[in-house]
Amino acid sequence: MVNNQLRTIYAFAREMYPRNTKTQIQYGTAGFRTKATMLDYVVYRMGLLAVLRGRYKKACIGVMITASHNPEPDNGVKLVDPMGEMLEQSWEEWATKIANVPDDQLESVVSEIVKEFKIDNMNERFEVYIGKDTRPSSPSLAEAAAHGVRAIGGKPMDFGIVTTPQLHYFVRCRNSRNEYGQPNEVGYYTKLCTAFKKLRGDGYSNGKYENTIVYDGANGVGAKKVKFLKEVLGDALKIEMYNDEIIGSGKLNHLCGADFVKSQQKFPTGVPNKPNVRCCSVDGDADRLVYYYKDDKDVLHLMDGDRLATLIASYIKEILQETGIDLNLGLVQTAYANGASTEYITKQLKVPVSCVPTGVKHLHHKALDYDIGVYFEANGHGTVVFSKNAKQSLKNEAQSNRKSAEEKRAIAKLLDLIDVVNEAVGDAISDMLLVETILHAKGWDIQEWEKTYEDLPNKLLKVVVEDRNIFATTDAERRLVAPEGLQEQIDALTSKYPKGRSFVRPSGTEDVVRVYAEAASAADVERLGAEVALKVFQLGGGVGTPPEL
Ligand code: G16
Repeated sequence: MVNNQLRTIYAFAREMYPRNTKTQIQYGTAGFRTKATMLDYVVYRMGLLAVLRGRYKKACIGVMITASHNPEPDNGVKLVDPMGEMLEQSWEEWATKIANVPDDQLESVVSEIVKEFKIDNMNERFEVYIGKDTRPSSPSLAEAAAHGVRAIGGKPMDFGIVTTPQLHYFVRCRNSRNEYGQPNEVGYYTKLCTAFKKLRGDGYSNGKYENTIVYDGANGVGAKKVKFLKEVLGDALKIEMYNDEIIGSGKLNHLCGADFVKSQQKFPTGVPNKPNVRCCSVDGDADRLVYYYKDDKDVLHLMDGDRLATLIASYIKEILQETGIDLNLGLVQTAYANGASTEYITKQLKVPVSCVPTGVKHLHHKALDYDIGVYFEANGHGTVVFSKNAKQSLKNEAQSNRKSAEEKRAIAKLLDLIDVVNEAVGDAISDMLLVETILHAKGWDIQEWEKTYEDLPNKLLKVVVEDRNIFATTDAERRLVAPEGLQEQIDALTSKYPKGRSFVRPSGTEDVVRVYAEAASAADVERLGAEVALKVFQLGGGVGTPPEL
């Protein structure tokens, strides 16, 4: 390790990004997330870590500045691994460690990492791709990341305001030596939209499907980026965009966006409330997507991540059968998945389902076990991953004489579908194009889509507690092991209600504990949710006013 380099790291830290707090911060579900004003030094240090990770993996690494669904004063940072996935879990501990040491110990932690991972060449200058969302705090944080990268001799490349999934995509493209696509926005839109238009053909409408979608941009980067998308798509898909307020308006995710619609189960503000119209919302950094409509009686009908997953998995299964190629297809969900969706997938679609803890990193990882893995969190975060084997078999069979013309048409369709998907991570824009492709192919309107199964009424609540770290879970977060006795109380409450199910887990992105409840009737779910929230408040150190029954 070159001494000069260590000195630069420390000097920059001390002069520009001192850690003048004693608060400990943890790399959680989606990196570090807290008030933007607390993040300067953390982001600087993530710049350092990104270069070390790049030297270890001999690849380009990404740094994304975003707090996604959180309110505008928050911000966050997460690292993107070489294939565009979330940072490998074992490095999360290093991220937490380097973020929390005093300034004068930075050098020694860097040396520790260098030693642990046998990073022999500290002069290698791998690129670090940096992206940011539209928060007013993002530009200076992106600058802090770039300073961290430079301080340790890396090469920062700032992509400006991009969606989180775009940055993941660019990193993957770069490390695949452009085999996956071009690492820039033009390349991204071109790849997705070319495949989308090819699948759509000349008939933009089909059966009950009409090619107009009402789009809620959550006053974030998802709104900014859809302007370009609209240009590339032309008439193939007409996107009516709403909630595109200027940066710093304070309206990011406020009463709109995918997180609001899903967790509040309410129609977003700023979107015209016309009955029976197909609408969708993305979240603050456009990695989540939900669909919905309001009926004639003003009732909201929500197609969340579970619906996206079932629609996509059922369609891929159909095409796979038409190709006559034997590839295994699986679906990954979390505890938040509606019980009715899991039953529909296993019993009707006959597709195997796995349940993993919250956080796309867990879902993504599990989905890689299948030739074709579909994964979605109920909040609308997900994508499809296709194994090398799956892609190769499809390409080989497309050329072979063994296949009939009909089978070859199905293979071509599936290959185009792969190009609509951003396999690196859940991507609201790519997911929307995928859903629109499927609805178009099936000739369905949103009501037809909804008919596939009936959701169980469900409810999401938040409880503020003194210390959320006292909550520990097991069984893919479906059961609590601490605080002691709380799980037994939850079991007693759920057993009172037909089809009752509830679980509690600490959030990894907000300072709250989340409560999920599900039951056969809307009245029961209201009651069950409130009862469990109250127990959490009583036994888990609730703060403020207790939840009302
Ligand atoms: C992030 C994660 C998601 C997770 C969500 C909520 O989403 O990427 O996987 O479901 O936070 O996590 P928690 O319940 O632990 O707060 P986003 O869209 O905010 O990046």
